[in-house]
Amino acid sequence: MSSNANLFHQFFSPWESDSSRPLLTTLDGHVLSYGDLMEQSGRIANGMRSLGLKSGDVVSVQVEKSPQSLALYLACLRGGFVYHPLNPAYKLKELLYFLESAEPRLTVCTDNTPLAELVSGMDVHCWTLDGVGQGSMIDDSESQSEIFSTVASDANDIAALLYSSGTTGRPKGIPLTHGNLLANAKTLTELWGFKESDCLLHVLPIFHVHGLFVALGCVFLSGARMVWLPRFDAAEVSKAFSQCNVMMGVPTYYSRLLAEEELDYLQCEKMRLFISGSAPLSHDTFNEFSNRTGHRILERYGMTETGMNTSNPLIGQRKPGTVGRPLPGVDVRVVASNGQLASASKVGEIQVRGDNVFSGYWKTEDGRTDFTEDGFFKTGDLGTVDESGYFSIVGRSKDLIISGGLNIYPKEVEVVLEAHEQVEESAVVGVPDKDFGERVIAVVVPKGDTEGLETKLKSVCKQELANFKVPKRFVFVDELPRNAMGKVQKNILRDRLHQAS
Ligand code: MCA
Ligand code: AMP
Repeated sequence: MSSNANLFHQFFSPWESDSSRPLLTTLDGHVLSYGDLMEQSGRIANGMRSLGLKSGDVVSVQVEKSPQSLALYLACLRGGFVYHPLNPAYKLKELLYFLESAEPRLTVCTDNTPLAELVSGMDVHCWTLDGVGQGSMIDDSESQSEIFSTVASDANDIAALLYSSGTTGRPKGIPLTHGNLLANAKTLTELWGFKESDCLLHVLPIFHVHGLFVALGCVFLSGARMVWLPRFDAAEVSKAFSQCNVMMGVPTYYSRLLAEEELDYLQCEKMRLFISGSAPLSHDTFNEFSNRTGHRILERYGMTETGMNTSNPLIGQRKPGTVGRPLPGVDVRVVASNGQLASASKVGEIQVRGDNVFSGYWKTEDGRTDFTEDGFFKTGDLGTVDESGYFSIVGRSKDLIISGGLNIYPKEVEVVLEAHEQVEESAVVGVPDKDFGERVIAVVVPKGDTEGLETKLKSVCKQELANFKVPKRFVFVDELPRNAMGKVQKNILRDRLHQAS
């Protein structure tokens, strides 16, 4: 491959002379080739240039998953524009924060949504794109040439900006470079044995690392194909097993698939690999899936800041409850609270170093507290490593709930609750949930009467927060348990709620 580190160039240049190679099949059987995506992304990139966008400009995108939204991501890569994806579930206040932080030159969103409304009063270009691939993005780029010379990028140029890790109530921007993304994609493609003959069942959203970089990176680098489903639906997914041989998903996908009566060996006979990540996969789900289908799900571990760090092997022992060994080229260690390497099976913080790891949060000048002196990123995940080098994630030092593979930072919900005149204080915690892994519960100390308060609080949360962050239950208490330092003891609340459920 040539020296241009641009991710689009690295993905597509090997297939330029074979552009009719199929890339994706949609639910209605429509097939798009590698060449089709080269053309579509070329037109969109030219359309962006005609708006005056320059390399390094941010493009904020809040759209439904469609082949056209994939072309938009690719157009950003090839133009050197910074791709900033947003979950379509985000509400007005959340979006305002992202826009103020990311400062996009262009937004792409569905017509008549809060984002469209927001940018109408701002000096930002706005394109629309709906779930069936129609909108001004397509209208404006249709007349553009499909020929676009992919910009020459340096490995350190920013390819994408994602937000996560909102421990203070606001998510932080995580710039990922072409070099970060390519390093991880190359490693995973090789490690998981991706080949031209593979067909990935692509059912994850493309606004997070898992569906956007892990899944797509392996497909493009190996020249494989995808069956492209807009969202997870267990019945549709299991039907698609007959056309595919690899699937990536969050644990909820696997527990929902197990609820399908038809799931068995025969249905999965064409599949070669099921991969799980983004949240812990339970032993029960692993074992039941193995009994029903004969497949031992391969679990791996990663983060937005780092991409993937560890994986169970393609060939060799996949140990349930572990996330496998460090990926080639990635240093992973467990550090005890005294700053020394933790001995085997002792809990400590997981720290990571490698070309896959970002170099600091967006617009923060002093990232020293996020990294160690020898360049390891402090993940905030607590883990152990066993004698054979397999890592397990046993908890988190960061206050984070992962529900159905989506992150909820309790502080963000608490801020909304505590702004309500009838709330004295609150603590938002995650308790075990069969479907989502963890379920969000709000423990609230009310000011006075609780009559009708749950409905009011739910409605405020629904107005201000994406639905997946809205507590599934509200519990009213007289006071919150605190330690000697006055810190709320969320572990006690979690235990109480778990026992009571
Ligand atoms: C939807 N709801 C949720 C969630 N999703 N509530 C909690 N947790 C969720 N994840 C809300 C809906 O808004 C709805 O609320 C109600 O719950 C029921 O929705 P349901 O129809 O069951 O949800 P769904 O549409 O089927 O979605 C569930 C899902 C989806 C399929 C599990 O959330 C999903 O695709 N998750 C994957 C996310 C992902 O890609 N994660 C990777 C992050 P209401 O009734 O009030 O409207 S990348 C990452 O973590 C790192 C880097 C890594 O390692 O990969
Ligand atoms: P995100 O903020 O979306 O990047 O989420 C990253 C977090 O997801 C990590 O820091 C872990 O806490 C969690 N995570 C990802 N994969 C796994 C896994 N296989 N097991 C347990 N936790 C995981």
